[in-house]
Amino acid sequence: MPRALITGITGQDGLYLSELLLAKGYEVFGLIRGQNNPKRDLVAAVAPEVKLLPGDLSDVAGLTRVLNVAVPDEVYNLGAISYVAYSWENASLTSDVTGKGVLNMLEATRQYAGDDIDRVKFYQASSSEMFGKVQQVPQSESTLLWPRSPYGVAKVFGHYMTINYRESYGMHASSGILFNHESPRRGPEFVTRKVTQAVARIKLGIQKEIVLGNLDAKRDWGFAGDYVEAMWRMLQQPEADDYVIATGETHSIRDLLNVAFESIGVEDWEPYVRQDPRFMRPAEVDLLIGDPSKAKAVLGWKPQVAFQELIQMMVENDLAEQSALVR
Ligand code: NDP
Ligand code: GDR
Repeated sequence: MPRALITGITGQDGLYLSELLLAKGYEVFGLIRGQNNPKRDLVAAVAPEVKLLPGDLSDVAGLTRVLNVAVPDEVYNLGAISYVAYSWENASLTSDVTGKGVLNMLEATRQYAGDDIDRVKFYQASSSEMFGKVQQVPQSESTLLWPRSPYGVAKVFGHYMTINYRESYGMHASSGILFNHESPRRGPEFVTRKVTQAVARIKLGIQKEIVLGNLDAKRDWGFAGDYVEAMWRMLQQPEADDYVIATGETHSIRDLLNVAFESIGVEDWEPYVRQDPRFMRPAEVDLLIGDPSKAKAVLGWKPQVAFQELIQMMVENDLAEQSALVR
């Protein structure tokens, strides 16, 4: 039975990846932080077989202990402070967790592997946010990185550290440059879920408007369930490498509003949407669109869920969730 350790187990991707690996027959361990993490019950509900081990990405000694208990063949480093807007106000903390946390995990993994570096494979959750002020359209593995937020800068550090461990120590360490991926499990602070939750509440008559920031930014949005499959495929390759995972399509926040409101039968969403500078960022990433051709050629991976279907799925889920809350 192969064994995997996932950091960020309580997050959107951690939950989908747990389900995928359990279905493939893995024994799955998850790093969980805090003495009474409120999301412990969520993991237990979604994937009860996962064994949770306490630890924090900022504590190397704790990570070493967790690795020695889990004895993993594969390590998926998904843990991070992942909300870009939050990273400006918490730049130092974001650097410690999202940046230095990667080094901590790589180093703990190297020490756990000891003389046999081949005994473990490592996945790092890199991000399209590293492209920032994009230098090429679409963005591929060779596009110059130009991060635009403390989060993006921290991810660039983690990305290059992962490459450095691969090149310095021969570690099977791969980096997935994942573009935005969403689902009914997406945190409500991110724009897709914020919109689908609000649209459901408007339909039910319990909310009047949505307050948003920049409506013109464009993102390449895919389905999280598809993207965790790509993570697993990367670690099954004979050689470690870096891969862009994306749909190759881009949509604006306005497109998102069109699809979400159409799914509750509203053609004109303008009366329901208000813009507020509070949700504008000090520096914006205007356009992201990925070129996933390497992932397609080498991993045989392609996205299964299209943008429209994804947003409709999220609205339907939120309608069910919100109706249950008001009942
Ligand atoms: P989430 O925000 O849903 O989950 C983040 C996870 O990180 C949570 O489990 C959180 O735990 C954990 N975490 C936060 N701080 C620490 C810490 N100090 N020590 C250990 N764990 C910590 O993110 P996603 O699931 O959406 O994303 C997974 C990874 O992929 C992240 O690294 C993200 O930056 C990256 N990524 C995500 C993309 C996306 O579109 N979703 C795209 C590209 C990259 P807790 O519940 O305790 O807070
Ligand atoms: P992003 O996702 O920053 O791309 O990072 P988010 O959904 O937060 O923002 C996407 C775009 O929407 C614009 N926007 C708003 N965003 C939020 N959250 N709230 C609003 O009210 C709002 N109004 C407009 C933003 O300005 C932005 O342009 C996500 C995270 O999952 C990262 O961890 C990951 O690395 C990247 O995707 C790829």
